[in-house]
Amino acid sequence: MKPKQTNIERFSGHVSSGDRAALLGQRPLTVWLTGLSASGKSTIGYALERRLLSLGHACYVLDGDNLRHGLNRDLGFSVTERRENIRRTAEMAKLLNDAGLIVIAALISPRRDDRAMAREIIGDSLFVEIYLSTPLDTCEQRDPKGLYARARCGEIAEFTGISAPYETPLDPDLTFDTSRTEIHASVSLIVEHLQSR
Ligand code: ADX
Repeated sequence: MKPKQTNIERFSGHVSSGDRAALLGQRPLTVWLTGLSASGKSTIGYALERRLLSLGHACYVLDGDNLRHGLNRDLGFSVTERRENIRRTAEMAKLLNDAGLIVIAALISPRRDDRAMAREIIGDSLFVEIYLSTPLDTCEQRDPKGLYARARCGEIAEFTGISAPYETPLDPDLTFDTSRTEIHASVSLIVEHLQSR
């Protein structure tokens, strides 16, 4: 989408994104974790950050719940607001990648076209899509915040998996069901995948 303002120009600095990445000795990427609420996105995301840090990489986690306390605090869960949530997060990921960081984004991001938008903003070559395929009944049994129970009684509208859709990725780079694969094993497979790219 074009900027609303027309009287604005880009200004180029004297340091490139390649310079910044070289300083950090890494290739920036965005690992985009998608899946239902309680599918394990934040748990895997933060465990991945810890592992990458121990391997000498500078990372940053953009977690949907956390961003909704700040940058995205004005957004709800309608289709339009979720799209804006994902757009802002992808733009943030793009900036952090430009700064040289490896970004781990953990958002439900339930719609395929919104994830395609995130891929487009961040850039296809930097975007790694990981699908947490943990089944709804497992997520609902976990229900760490009691939100599924409230959604089932109709207290929360448009709840993903209950009263709002989740569109499964068609061609993710990796898929994990956290009810079957242990967290550390999933993290190891993600790291191997990143190293192979
Ligand atoms: S997204 O759909 O816009 O990508 P996001 O990942 O930012 O969602 O936020 C999801 C979190 O918000 C869930 O983990 C849950 O804790 C909370 N939440 C509150 N209301 C809803 C809802 N209606 N649907 C899904 N998650 C909700």
